[in-house]
Amino acid sequence: MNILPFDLFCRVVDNFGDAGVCWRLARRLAALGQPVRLWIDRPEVLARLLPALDVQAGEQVLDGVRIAPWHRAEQAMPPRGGVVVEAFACDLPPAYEAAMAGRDCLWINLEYLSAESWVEGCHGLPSPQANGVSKFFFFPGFTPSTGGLLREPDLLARHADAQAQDRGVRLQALTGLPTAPPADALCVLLFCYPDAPLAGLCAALADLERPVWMLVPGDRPAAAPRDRDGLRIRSIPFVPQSRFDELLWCCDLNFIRGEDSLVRALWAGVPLVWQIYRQAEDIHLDKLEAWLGRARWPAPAAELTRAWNRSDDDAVARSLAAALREPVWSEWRARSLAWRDELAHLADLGQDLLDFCLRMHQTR
Ligand code: TRH
Repeated sequence: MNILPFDLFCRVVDNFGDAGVCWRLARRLAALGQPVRLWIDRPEVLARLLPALDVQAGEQVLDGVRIAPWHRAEQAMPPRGGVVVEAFACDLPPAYEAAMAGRDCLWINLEYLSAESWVEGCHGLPSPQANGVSKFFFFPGFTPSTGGLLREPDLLARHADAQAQDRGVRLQALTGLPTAPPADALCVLLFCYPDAPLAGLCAALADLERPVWMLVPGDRPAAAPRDRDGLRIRSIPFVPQSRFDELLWCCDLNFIRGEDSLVRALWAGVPLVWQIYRQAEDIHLDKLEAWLGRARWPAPAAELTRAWNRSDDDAVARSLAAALREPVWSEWRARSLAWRDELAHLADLGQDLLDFCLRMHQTR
């Protein structure tokens, strides 16, 4: 087996996505048999996703990954003949970076996920460095010309096994909810940013003829909605990342955000509404359109996604009602499953990154 030691660098900008993506990638590389160190500047954020992490303990090994606080990398040496992954263009500690040249390292700039087509032209391109270290751009993505999406090899089989068991039982075991939703309830997961248009969401859900359970993990949004008509809103604990998929699998419709929860909701194969991370000059809106182009949702579901992202309560209420009505709802469900299966034919990002680094090392 080919072994490449990996050093992964993660700076937390905000929220959970930076830590979430890096931790998932680190675990994946370790599961592929590679020695992995994860250097992170805010271990306390990772600890929300990984409760076994002791933030006072300094270095520790969990799931085969050595996790260490960022400041220790300032005195560390890069792995000889290994790979240094700089996640989302976080700058490396200067002394560490200077040491890379003499140690035959590959340097990977892992970029944010985007469905835009220009990504295909930039994925894998070299980025010449003054110190002579070979640096490459690595883009996750939705097509075979990108690095793909993170997916563990047993994920879809675990999903199928879970679906064969009673949903209420699974949900109660996972969340500690004292009662289970009725079997015919529409279960909705709400994981969103504070500006999400919750009034429009609740108006549409309360109007449905079937019961609706909306599950809200972690801290409740400031403008927390209340139960009304057939809509029940339940606060649930923020689950460890290793069990987040199980939560998505219990739901019929997942409102998710950012990057990592989007990918996991795609693998769940049921309708999802993505709240994209806002960027300066609204460039996230181009990314959202590119993603909708690939999603090929039925029109009301695409309109709902746009309205959700412009925080437009009225348009959310209208388009959600239309998206949940037959035959649109069945079309959306079928397309979600079909896209999941198409994406599952792409390489998994962890394996793809490893293969890319092995190739680059061999061709030098
Ligand atoms: O938290 P996010 O919004 O993260 C971000 C950041 O804003 C980041 O700066 C930006 O770069 C990125 O988005 C695009 O959303 P994300 O990416 O989905 O990360 C959330 C993580 O939290 C993900 O790993 C899933 C995890 N999670 C749990 O483990 N348990 C839970 O109960 C929930 C709700 C989430």
